[in-house]
Amino acid sequence: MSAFKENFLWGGAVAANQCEGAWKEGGKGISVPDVDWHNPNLNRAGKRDEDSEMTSARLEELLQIQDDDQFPKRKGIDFYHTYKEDLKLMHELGLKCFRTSINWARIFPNGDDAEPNEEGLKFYDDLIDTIVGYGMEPIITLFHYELPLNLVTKYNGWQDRRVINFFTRFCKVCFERYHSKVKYWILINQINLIYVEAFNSLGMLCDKVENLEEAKYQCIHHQFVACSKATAVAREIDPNMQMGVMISDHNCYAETAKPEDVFYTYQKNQMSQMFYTDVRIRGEYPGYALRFFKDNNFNIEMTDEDLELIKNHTADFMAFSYYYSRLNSYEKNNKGLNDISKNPLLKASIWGWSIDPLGLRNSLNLYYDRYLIPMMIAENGLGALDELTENNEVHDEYRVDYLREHIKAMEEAVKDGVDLFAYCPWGPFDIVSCTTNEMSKRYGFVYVDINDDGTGTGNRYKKDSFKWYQNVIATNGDVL
Ligand code: BGP
Repeated sequence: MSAFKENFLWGGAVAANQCEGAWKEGGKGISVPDVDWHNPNLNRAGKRDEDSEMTSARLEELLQIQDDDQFPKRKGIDFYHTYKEDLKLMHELGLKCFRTSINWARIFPNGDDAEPNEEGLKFYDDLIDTIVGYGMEPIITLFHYELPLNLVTKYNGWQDRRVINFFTRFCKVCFERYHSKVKYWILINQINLIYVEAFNSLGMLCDKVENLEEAKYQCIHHQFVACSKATAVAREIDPNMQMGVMISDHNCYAETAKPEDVFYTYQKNQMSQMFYTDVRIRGEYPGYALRFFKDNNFNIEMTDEDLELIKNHTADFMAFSYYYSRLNSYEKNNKGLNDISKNPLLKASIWGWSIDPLGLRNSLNLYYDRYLIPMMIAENGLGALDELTENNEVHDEYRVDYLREHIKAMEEAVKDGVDLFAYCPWGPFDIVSCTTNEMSKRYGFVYVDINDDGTGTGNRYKKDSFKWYQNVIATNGDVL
């Protein structure tokens, strides 16, 4: 007998900017991922640790490049035109839910427009109807790094308070239009990734601020207020809608059993992960965060009204992505907040992401014990260099191995008492990588024949893992 609930949502997750393409169609404005450049000489292992900050000069330079092939997210996998066939395949796979985002720049091309773009809404009307038509529960992310670029150049992204109301307006339009079809909403993708996804998630140009670290937390405060305002609006429109807070979980273990290593690792996990969920779920700034601001002389501007909003409009469920775990120590922690390392006891993917299924059980227990609200795994999976054979097959047993062990760990967590209601492996069909902009970092059950330079037939082929996941879903979690 499976430990998973009878109506467990087995799914798959993508983001509009990594699959839709059509970057200038349907009245869409330019958004942050459209200037995400592909480095053909990229250093795969360790890419995630590189700085991801953007300067005005670099942005200017990128905007001068005319060649779309250097910006793979502009074309994605052409999902904007192929979604009907792609979703048909997802239906064949048996998905019970499908997570995607609504690209803000399709609805408000400049972010600060007075009226939404009806053509953009029409696209999502049909996309959501197709998902629902195939009997899949849509899970919609409202901000998956898709900030309209105008909000960067005119307001310096989330640093400006006015962006709170632009985001709330965008959310309101989506809630009003889709509340009867969409129950689960993730307001901000991986809200905690301000070190590794700084430009993507905050839209801030670092040369325009005096103290970069402080400015990041000011942006985050604005995101907290925006999430609370959006939640308030959602409750008025339709209280059945469920609002999720999402983080990227890369929980750190202490390098040694030295009490200093254990404590400072805990502190690291507090500020890089739990801070975000504590604010959104408990409804207030935790003491350790206020102390962190004080110790660093950060002056984060927040009004009484902001704090009231944060307190009264908290999240209904917690979602997190899980790819790997990390290590930390007293020494590393004191060198810098992002100085964490890989675990020599674990194998890692080509991109250096450690493979740690037990870490998933650990995190599920950790967060559920802390918040006691329903949990969703919003992303999980193995990026790999798949090979398409002459017969158009992909023998991806490494992917099956990875997913099998993570699903088993998840099932153990459910037996531990965790209220888990959904699991969405990342990229059920291959899409452009978020961090490296490659096509070759593939996660899918379906191979999409597009290369890093944009060449390829665009054909879709089922990988061996397709059949395997199909059976997992059909049996409610039998991983074989
Ligand atoms: C998360 C993002 C996704 C996604 C995933 C895998 O951080 O929410 O958008 O792509 O990571 O990352 P990558 O595509 O770089 O392998």
